Amino acid sequence: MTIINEIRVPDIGDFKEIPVIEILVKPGDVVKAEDSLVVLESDKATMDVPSPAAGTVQSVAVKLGDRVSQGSVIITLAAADASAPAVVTTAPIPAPMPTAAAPAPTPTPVDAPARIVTPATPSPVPSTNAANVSTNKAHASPSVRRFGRELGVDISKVPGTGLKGRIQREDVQNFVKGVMARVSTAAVAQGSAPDGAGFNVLPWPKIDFSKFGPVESKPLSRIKKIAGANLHRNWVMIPHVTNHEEADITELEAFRVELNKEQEKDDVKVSMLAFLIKACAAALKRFPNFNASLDGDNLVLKHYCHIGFAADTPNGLVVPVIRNADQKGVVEIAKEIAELARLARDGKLKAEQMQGGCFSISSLGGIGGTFFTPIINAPEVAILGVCKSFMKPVWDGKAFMPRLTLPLSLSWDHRVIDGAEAARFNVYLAQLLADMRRTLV
Ligand code: CAO
Repeated sequence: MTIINEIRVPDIGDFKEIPVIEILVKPGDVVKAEDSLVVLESDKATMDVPSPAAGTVQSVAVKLGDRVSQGSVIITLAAADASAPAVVTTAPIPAPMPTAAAPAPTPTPVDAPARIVTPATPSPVPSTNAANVSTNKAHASPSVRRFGRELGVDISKVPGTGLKGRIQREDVQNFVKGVMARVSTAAVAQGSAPDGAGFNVLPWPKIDFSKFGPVESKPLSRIKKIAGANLHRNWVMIPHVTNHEEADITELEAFRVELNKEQEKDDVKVSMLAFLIKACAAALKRFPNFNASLDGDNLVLKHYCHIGFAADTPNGLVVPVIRNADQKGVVEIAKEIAELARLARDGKLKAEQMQGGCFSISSLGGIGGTFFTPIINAPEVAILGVCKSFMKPVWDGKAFMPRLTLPLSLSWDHRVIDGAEAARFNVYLAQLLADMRRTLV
């Protein structure tokens, strides 16, 4: 017979109504005795609540942010041991002290019912020196600390992205990935990488700028840090080449203005970006190598056409994706751009709305500039940069005619695409923009 136990918050000293800040199990999880179930956080300390018995989690009775006190039910557990009591409370957690010491870096003894960790701001300096493991000040649950110890990570060096800078399991994973990447970059920089791969560059200058005038230091936003690391990798690892081209969009702009008058009643504004996405979808069909990703020595050619566009937000750059752009009309694309750009600015884009892109467009046309070098958004193999259209006098054989001209900058991965193919792509794209009827062909 399966016995269902209710696992309750144990004696936690004088603390009442303290929030659940991490839930470490879900229904169906098999836990061992002493596995952490949830993490609670008072003003002074964080506490792991461990399972008093082994079994399978049947249900979780709390959600993140719920406030619990001694006796509150946390989960129900189908006990592995049929002799276990029907109602179980975990053993008391020692009352936290403001000065409570964090656990030693040795494995946590199984008979310790709960551990107390004093919060502190982690240092952003990475290190995996296992011989120098220190967990004293890090703001992390014991289960995360244990995970860190298993990987030989100095948990105090891991930057936390959770509530109040709390270190999560994924932070430890990302930290290790970051260190591994740095180790291989350092090997390259020191010339210890395979033949010819050494950059042999000077170390990054360390300068006290305050010697020259007043300064202030401001942390990079989370988006900037993530985007920066990706852009850096892409810039260093992809042999970029950028071709520039000019498209005559005189007729297209006239059509766009006309279309927008018709669309006014529906409150939809069709921007040049919507036409660019439509034209790029047609160009990707004509040049399938641009709608591809490298996988070792193979080229993965995609039979779908999802196009991303760079969106400038107060917190940094994001790239939402228009799915199946080849199957949509410009009005529908324009509506999606407006909605995705709004979500991006409000910081509400979901991860899946930024995934699966085949090709990206970075449009600075609303701001200005002539040409620039966009960085390829790997694993894509090309990106289009667009600047502000301008009037250009073009000789038609008899006279100079004013033509509205759109500057295009196409960056492409030279491992996949050759210069002639890139030039053909650009010329074709400019032809499409000059006469969008060609997208029907
Ligand atoms: N030439 C001339 N004018 C242009 C133009 C172009 N290529 N592209 C847009 N415009 C005009 C629009 O018509 C609009 O004019 P009105 O206000 O008179 O109607 C104005 O510029 C503003 O357009 P927009 O840029 O807001 O709209 P969009 O649909 O073209 O772009 C979006 C939307 C989300 C791409 C844009 O807001 C944005 O974030 N751009 C920045 C992208 C970026 O940061 N790229 C760099 C990435 S690398 O760091």
